Amino acid sequence: MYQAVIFDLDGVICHTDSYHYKAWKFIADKIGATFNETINGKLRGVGRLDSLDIILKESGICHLSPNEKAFLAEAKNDYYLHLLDYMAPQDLDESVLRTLRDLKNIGIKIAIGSSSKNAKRILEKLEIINMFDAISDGTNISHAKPNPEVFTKAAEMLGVLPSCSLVVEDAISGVEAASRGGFDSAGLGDAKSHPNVTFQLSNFEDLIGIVR
Ligand code: B16
Ligand code: MG
Repeated sequence: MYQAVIFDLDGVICHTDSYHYKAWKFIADKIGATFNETINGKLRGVGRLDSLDIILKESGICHLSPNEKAFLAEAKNDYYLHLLDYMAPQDLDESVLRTLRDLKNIGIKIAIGSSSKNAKRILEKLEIINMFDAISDGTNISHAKPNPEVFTKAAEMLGVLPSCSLVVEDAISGVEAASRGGFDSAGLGDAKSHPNVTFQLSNFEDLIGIVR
């Protein structure tokens, strides 16, 4: 049914979403901004500077200059990278690794479609970077999700049409991006509630039954 599966990274392949939470909480506390799970949910799949804008807006902070924002975004990333230092192959769920292998074994191409500029570093840490046929991430796009660019670039890299590809996402912004780009999607977590999600995934391994 599908020729390719394009995976979001944070919150789908790995659990770096909790690292993003810790790093943003550190910055929010420093500047006296409110930060909680609800606000964090709005940042899933959203690029770094846009995420900072959401946090500032939630607390009505509107006096920061572009330079100050860039400084805060970089400080968040430094903290986040420090947390990533501790990542290792053991942090990859066995069910994720098994599913990626199974998909490849039945001839499905697999790609990453992530807003993160740190995607390749994370894939290297998990020692799965060589499994993917294409990696589209925050370093090759001009527009973050919900713009479909990250997924259309991944499909182009794979040489597969959007209509023949399935996007796997945990974020509302990611399902929106998939839908706007003409991709079917499988949603985990928050993403399951998007009205346009094609499949609601309870277990990662259920993907095999969907694509077969
Ligand atoms: P970075 P995904 C997204 O990754 C995260 O969900 C989001 O929280 C983060 O702000 C964004 O990447 C940018 O990440 O700061 O590492 O460049 O879910 O699209 O894989
Ligand atoms: Mg995600």
